[in-house]
Amino acid sequence: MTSRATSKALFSEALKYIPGGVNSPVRSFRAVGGQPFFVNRAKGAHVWDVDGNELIDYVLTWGPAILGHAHPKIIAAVKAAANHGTSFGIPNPFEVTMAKLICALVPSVQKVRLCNSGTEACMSAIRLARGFTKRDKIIKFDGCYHGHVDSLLVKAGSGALTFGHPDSAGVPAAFTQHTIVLPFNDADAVKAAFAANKNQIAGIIVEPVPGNAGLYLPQPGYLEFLSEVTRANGALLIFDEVMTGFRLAPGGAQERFGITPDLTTLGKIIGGGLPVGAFGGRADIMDLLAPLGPVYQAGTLSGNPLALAAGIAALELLSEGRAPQAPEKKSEIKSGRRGPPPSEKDAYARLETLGGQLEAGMKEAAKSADVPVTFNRCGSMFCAYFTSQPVWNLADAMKSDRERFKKYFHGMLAEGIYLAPSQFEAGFISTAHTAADMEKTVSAATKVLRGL
Ligand code: KE4
Repeated sequence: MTSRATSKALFSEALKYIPGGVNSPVRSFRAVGGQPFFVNRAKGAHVWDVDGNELIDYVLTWGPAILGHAHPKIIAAVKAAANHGTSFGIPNPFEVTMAKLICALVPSVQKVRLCNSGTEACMSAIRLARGFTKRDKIIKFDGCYHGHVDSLLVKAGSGALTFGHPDSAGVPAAFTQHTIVLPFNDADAVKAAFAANKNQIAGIIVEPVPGNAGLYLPQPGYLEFLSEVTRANGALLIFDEVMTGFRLAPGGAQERFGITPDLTTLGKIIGGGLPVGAFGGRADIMDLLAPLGPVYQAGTLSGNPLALAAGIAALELLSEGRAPQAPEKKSEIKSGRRGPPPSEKDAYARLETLGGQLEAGMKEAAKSADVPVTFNRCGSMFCAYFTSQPVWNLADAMKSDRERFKKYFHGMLAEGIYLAPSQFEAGFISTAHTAADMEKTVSAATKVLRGL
């Protein structure tokens, strides 16, 4: 794509026709000040803006580009599929291939329905849980974001949190009266909610590793607790793996932490950069979906061949070089570290190595600059919070010094490093990032942090 207009000119033009000049709020830079740049092209771990600046990209279109941008096999797959038509509204072979891939890679998913976004996937999974249990209430956790579905835009994360008004205008109280919001990593709060709402809670929806208030991890045993408490109360456990799915392991966070949810929502990576969402799980639950059962869900472009061609190519690339999974020792599951010694082609081994290099370097940079930073990481997802305290939930994350984050963000951008333009977003590493990219990022951080 070539464009002679500058980011500045494009943004002022965009503001005339698009609310806030963006098609998704978090892109607007309102959380960090300044104006967004406009991208001209992207390749591998790098993007080039229309003003000619090259940046190392840690946003990766908010997670999907786990193999880097414009991977040749993904581009070729999309081009080949496009020659046969862009959408049919008729069952096509790609749908069967994708469904089989998801069921093979995510063992808890016995059946899956494809849709067009993570929001759709989460909205539909909630409806399905309510239809299956014939109960209305849903537990979510503050700081967790499950798309912009009305009933879940309550103390949501991501853009909703970034702007400081966690709830959204336009959502009638009646639409959220069945949504119970609890702090993450607090088992007692969940027990109390079930005790106070006996036989009324359809399920818990949770990001197993929350990435929409920065990044924080489940405390040891917490995800196992959620599995047990839902089962004990006849409720369903819904893992929202739109972000963690196929990122933290081929089977997502549920493989990494050894948990079997009842339903799982997916998105991002399974579209290879094109719009795809999916939700799946136990066949006895999924078979309640129309046309088999009474829970309605639909989509004009669901299963479209282009997006699935891209997603299938991505999942096949991610599965290459996977050493056969040896039976896991409990201790490895508890630590979140699983799997046999990886083969050199194993994408997940590469992501783990690069993540470890970045984490060590960033912690060293903060220490040498004497700036309090809590750097959280899980595999190839990370977040630097400007606080000396550990961050295990939203309340901890909110203690981060956002003014410092703003300066850090713009300092890194000036050094050619593009981080998420909000303290309340996760960073992502791709297999296209290199050790040299990590070194450049760490040396930039050392310089920027010293100047804060
Ligand atoms: P989409 O509707 O944006 O495809 O997916 C919603 C969603 C659901 N669940 C999780 C765990 C998610 O992270 C998301 C979307 N993630 C944000 C990034 N934090 C999307 C970025 C944006 O809104 O522009």
